[in-house]
Amino acid sequence: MDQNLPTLPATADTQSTNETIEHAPHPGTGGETHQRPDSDGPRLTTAQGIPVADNQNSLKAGARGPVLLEDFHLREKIFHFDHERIPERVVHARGFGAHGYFETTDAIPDLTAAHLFGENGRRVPTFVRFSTVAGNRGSFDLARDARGFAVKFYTEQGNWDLVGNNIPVFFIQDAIKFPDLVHSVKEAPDRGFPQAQSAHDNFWDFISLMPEAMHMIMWTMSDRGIPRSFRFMEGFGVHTFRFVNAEGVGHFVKFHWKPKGGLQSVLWDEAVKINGADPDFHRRDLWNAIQSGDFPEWELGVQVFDDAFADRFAFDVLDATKLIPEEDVPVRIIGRLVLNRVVDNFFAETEQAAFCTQNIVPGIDFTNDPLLQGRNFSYLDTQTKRLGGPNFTHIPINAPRCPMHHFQADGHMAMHNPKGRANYEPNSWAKGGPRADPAVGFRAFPEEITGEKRKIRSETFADHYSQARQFYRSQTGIEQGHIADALVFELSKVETLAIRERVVAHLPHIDDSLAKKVADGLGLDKMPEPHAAAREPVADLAPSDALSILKNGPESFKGRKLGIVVTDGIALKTLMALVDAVEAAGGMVEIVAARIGGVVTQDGTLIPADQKIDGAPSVLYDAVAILATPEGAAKLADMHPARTFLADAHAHAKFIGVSEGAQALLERVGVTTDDGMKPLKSAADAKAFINACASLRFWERLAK
Ligand code: HDE
Repeated sequence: MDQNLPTLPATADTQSTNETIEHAPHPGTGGETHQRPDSDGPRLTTAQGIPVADNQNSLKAGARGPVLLEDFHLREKIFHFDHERIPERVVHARGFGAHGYFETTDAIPDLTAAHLFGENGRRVPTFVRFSTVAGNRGSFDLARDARGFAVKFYTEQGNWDLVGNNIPVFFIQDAIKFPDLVHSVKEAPDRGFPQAQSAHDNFWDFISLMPEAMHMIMWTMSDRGIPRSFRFMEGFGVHTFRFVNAEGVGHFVKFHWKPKGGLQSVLWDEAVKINGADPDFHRRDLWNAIQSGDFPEWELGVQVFDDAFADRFAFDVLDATKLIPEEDVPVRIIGRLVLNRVVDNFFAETEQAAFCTQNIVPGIDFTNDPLLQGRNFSYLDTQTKRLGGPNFTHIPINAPRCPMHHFQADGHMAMHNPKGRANYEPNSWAKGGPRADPAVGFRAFPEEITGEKRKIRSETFADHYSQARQFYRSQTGIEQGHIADALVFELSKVETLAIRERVVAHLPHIDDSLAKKVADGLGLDKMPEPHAAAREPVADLAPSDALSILKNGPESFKGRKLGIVVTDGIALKTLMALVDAVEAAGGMVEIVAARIGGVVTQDGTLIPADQKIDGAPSVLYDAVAILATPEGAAKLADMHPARTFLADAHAHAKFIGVSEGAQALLERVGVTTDDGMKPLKSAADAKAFINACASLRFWERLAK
């Protein structure tokens, strides 16, 4: 179908090159710059293809006279500019996408007729968009929030969109509450702030009145809410879906994405500082990884179970506020997702990507999860609004890559040019196809349904706390501390005491010590009476290691970044050994110096800097090293950004490599040596330091 799309004229703007070319300027009568094309270079035209003679001046009646309405070039240019924006997504407005492929590694034709899972080695192109939920399109990346993890598979049987999150459960059980949830977390309607954060009265007011949200709250208040990178987070389909095989036999399925690089998050203090230092931290990280050939990869896992399991499981598998622990139903890895290409154009691809939960292929089906059913309406509706009409499937990023034939026609921006007379069916024209084919077409799983037509919630959804408790108890002590700190932080931003108390009143059902810590942290004079639970929580669900980030960290420094502060006069050999050790581990390095021009090493080699120190605080790195001569360290010690670089790295429990000469800076900052601070006396020490960095943080420092 792409061949029907008009090809863009090759204007200078559409040349994708980073080369800079000198075009001798031709000054105009007012001294303005006119650039002329090369003899064989492209000529600037209007959108109608009319060659342009002057792109600097509008048509005037006299050099100092009024501008004429007749100037169609001026009018077209400004008219188009005025229409450059489309409505941002009502949620998940801030996002970043990349192309890649999905490959089946363990085919499951016995479970599903879905073509993409039919054979080992089968590959389909994919487009993935990661996002935050609450913030606007221009908000910062490190908001405390769930992250969207939306995958579009361009399969031979049409597009399948698995529109998931990095958290396996959701705030609410019924789609009818979604507008309320989103209104509560977004900026308040009267004042238009705060945006991209949940630390405010409206959000916690709503949550305090919605006990079903407590499980999700444990996840968003945990470090899952502030991932280090899109590359180091899991993804989940959240809802229970259905696999249907060629014989029509169905199984329930939950989808999981497991990052090959292990799980990793930042600390809250880092998140706050990263938002200032680099609001695009996550998008830059993904862009850099792909551009450097370090392609992010995830495994796709499935939890497959039958009705018998669903019946005996303690919770309703149709309730999106519950998960199924991996210990109960193991995750079977069936494929891998590799992101290996950045977009050519952010707007055309990432912004116009229209994920739709109702895009499903034969072999996969929905269940009666009321949240999923509501989403199936919402996504199609929202794309129509956002992209201006029903033909958004014609936009290349949304168009299927398999043949498609239907009688839907016309409408705004129709890009296809259907031929022939038949635009209805049945018809009696000889070549009047396409026709529906029961042998290969999508068929809904023939589930028997009976029930009264009522606005009602199932009693099987009434347990609100047991899995929240299980999640909390599955965390390491450090992670539990972060959940308590996050709750204290968020509720300290809530102005209304009654709302703070109402939230705390949920916590004893999750964990008494958590409730106490939060109450103490808020300075409540007494513990509020716990809420009456709709269903008595199950106290002894077995903890699950899969729920902790720290128990699922990386095994090496691969994909991580070391920031090396350097000064004049350092030994080139030590620096190079460090760079080599990081590269051997698959990591990245940035050289940080007092001036962007760089430093000159002991042997006279000029080392240009990647960053000037006040533009690159240590929160941007996974580990840091200070390579300084005594004179260099003394100069750094006089620089506030250098001192906070080290102080923050230390406070954030990072591994720190230190050359002998760096002592003056250490002393001035007041950090004492511990096992997380590794000597870099010579080149020989580099490898041991980078090996230590694989653990990412020296948590013992914080325990003290
Ligand atoms: Fe969404 N959600 N959602 N959501 N959602 C949208 O669709 C909606 C829910 C998710 O990168 C919207 O294209 C309703 C759960 C992602 O473009 C909208 C309900 C999960 C993305 C919408 C939910 C998600 C969206 C806004 C409750 C995790 C971004 C713009 C029933 C499984 C996709 C758009 C992208 C986007 C509606 C709940 C994930 C309005 C009604 C649960 C990753 O249609």
